Amino acid sequence: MTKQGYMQLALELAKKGMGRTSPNPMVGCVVVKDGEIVTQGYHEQYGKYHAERNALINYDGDLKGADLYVTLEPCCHQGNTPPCTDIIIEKGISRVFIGSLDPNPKVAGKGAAILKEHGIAIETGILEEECLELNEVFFHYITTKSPFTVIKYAMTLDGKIATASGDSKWVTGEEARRHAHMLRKKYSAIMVGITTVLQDNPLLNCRIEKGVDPVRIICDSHLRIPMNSRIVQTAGDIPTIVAYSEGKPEKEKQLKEAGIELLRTSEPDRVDLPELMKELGNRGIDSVLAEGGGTLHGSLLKSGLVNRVYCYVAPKLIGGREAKSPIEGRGFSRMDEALGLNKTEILKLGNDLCISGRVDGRYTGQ
Ligand code: AOF
Ligand code: ZN
Repeated sequence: MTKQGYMQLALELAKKGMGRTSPNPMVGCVVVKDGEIVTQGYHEQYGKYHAERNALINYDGDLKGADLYVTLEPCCHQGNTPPCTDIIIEKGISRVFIGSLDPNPKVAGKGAAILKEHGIAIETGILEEECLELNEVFFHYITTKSPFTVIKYAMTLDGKIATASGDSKWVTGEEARRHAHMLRKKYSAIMVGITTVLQDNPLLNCRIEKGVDPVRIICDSHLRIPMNSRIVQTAGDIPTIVAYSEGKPEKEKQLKEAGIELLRTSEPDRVDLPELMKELGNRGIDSVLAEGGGTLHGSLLKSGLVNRVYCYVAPKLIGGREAKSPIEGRGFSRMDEALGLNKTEILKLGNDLCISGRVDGRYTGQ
């Protein structure tokens, strides 16, 4: 098998950690000796062993002279677990193939340098683009301390997210809806505006896998969220943050008692989104999936906070000037201000399409 083939396997292993490693990266590792894969591992959960250590401790035999493939540069610091460079050196590995370098200031090239100093041959950049994309959240968060923000919506071919009367069930078919639901496993938090809560009374949990519910964040400038809404009723079980700017002390008290964390931003009348994102980053939230409505998406866009877009398109036409569109607000006035997406991907899901892309598309890991 080629170097790329082994790295591809390491990438597949890394993805098994999806939804459980945050705010740490997903990492996979494959060890090859005499042309055979002898052991492998991945980072299974935050705080537990890293991919390299998981692969290496699982094998009793002699690893002298073996090759190690890892999607991210091995760490060299004592964190929740001991440095991976220690065990790689100890086991007598001869060559280490790295997918992408680690921008974490505690590592940032030092991991590779230590291995080299111990006579281990290093090759970097194997399937680098794929490795960078796998951990786009980690790379963004570790360098900015602000969550990687994604907007997701489903619209008809004429760009509407609901009919003029407000009916939105359903825009897309089952396959597209299942795909969209997966994103709740992938990202650490889900965010909606208060209008969505008032209209749909959603639960906003992850129904495809137990134990990976995203933190729920409601942007509710005047604390209008009903005490009998499903969000408030389940706040004791699923972490929930209500971001607001003004509210009655009595309502604040009731919400806190229901298990909700209140986060007040400083601007009057509306939630200050850049400030909110910074606060969420301080709480260790590395990524936010904004699921509407159009007003929230419009404000995120205007604040320059959008890092990725998932747009599901149903081949249907409903028309209606009053029918809502996925991004409301004032928008930009000139075409050359438009937010362009890079690295776009198009998926066909049943009769629908999913178009996704990165807003800046360049994540060098530096
Ligand atoms: C992981 N898993 O497989 C690798 C990581 O919080 P700690 O002590 O577990 O350290 C996390 C840092 O270790 C992380 O930010 C990244 O720089 C490095 N590598 N992390 O969680 C892994 N290889
Ligand atoms: Zn490590």
